[in-house]
Amino acid sequence: MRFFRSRQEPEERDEKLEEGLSASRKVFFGQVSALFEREEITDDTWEELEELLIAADVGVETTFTLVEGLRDRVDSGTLRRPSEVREALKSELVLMLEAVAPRRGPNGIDGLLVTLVVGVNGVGKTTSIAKIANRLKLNGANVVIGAADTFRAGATDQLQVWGDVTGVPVISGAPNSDPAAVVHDALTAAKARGADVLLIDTAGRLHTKYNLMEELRKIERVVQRQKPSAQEHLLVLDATTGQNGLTQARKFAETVSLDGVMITKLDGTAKGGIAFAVARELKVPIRYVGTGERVTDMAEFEPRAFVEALWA
Ligand SMILES: Nc1nc2c(ncn2[C@@H]2O[C@H](COP(=O)(O)OP(=O)(O)OP(=O)(O)O)[C@@H](O)[C@H]2O)c(=O)[nH]1
Ligand SMILES: [Mg+2]
Repeated sequence: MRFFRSRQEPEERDEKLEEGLSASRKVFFGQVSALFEREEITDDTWEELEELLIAADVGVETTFTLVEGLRDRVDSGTLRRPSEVREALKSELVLMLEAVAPRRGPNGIDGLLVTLVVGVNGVGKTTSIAKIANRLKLNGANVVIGAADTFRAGATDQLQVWGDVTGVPVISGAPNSDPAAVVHDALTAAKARGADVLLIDTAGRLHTKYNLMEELRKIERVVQRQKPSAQEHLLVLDATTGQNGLTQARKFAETVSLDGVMITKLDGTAKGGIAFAVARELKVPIRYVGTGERVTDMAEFEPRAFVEALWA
């Protein structure tokens, strides 16, 4: 069985996370931290904490659960000093992210893993595929990309450019050809090359468009027919779309089972709290985060590092 050693050094990962989460830290979590620098905890503290967490996109339900839990512990005297409460909050946040166990991924598989990347228009699927391909390649994997977005003019060229940058082969079809046919060709090519991972880019689709969701099902059947060793679905979510992203995710989950999420554009928002809502409400593990437009602007997700970066 094959295992890839992660080559994203913890220092590099933490640096990416700190960069990507700098707005979230400045605008919200720094203020959360400041709440616990006061001498005592009052009703106002809890109210302000709730407001900050909700504003950071942690989600109303998740925020209430977190704050109630902490409040109970303070009321019963198990937590006393403000600094203890802050540390308890951080631990709760880490636990929330850890509670969703990672699924699949390229490790522990013999043969080919097919990762189908899905999401609504413009969330960053194509860019994320380039980032993941680059990362996996550095980690020692033999990677192939399938350009199954035949709908948008230029999508294939965009991937080809990334393919050239990263040195990862891109299998594509003619413009407007059947995406399922491209997927078929990409699988054949990936097998012929003895690839470990095939990443498939798909056209952005609104989760409300029935035909496009049917097209995903068709792609799915084509993959299954070729019997790769393993198959997974990665949803790309744009952090700047906030709670709306959760609605999209739920809809996608009705069509394909979701094995992981990549949260993109964390660098463009202060609402990094969305990660907690994703973990707790979708129960799908976060795999990667996107922290910029360059191919190296990403981090392999790690719960504690993520929470620390919000406070760093
Ligand atoms: N700042 C920032 N920009 C990003 C990130 N990820 C993607 N982008 C940008 O978002 C825009 C859309 O990215 P694409 O990768 O083309 O998105 P897509 O989901 O493939 O789009 P469609 O195929 O049209 O649905 C591009 O300008 C990317 O550079 C990120 O993590 N941070
Ligand atoms: Mg795209």
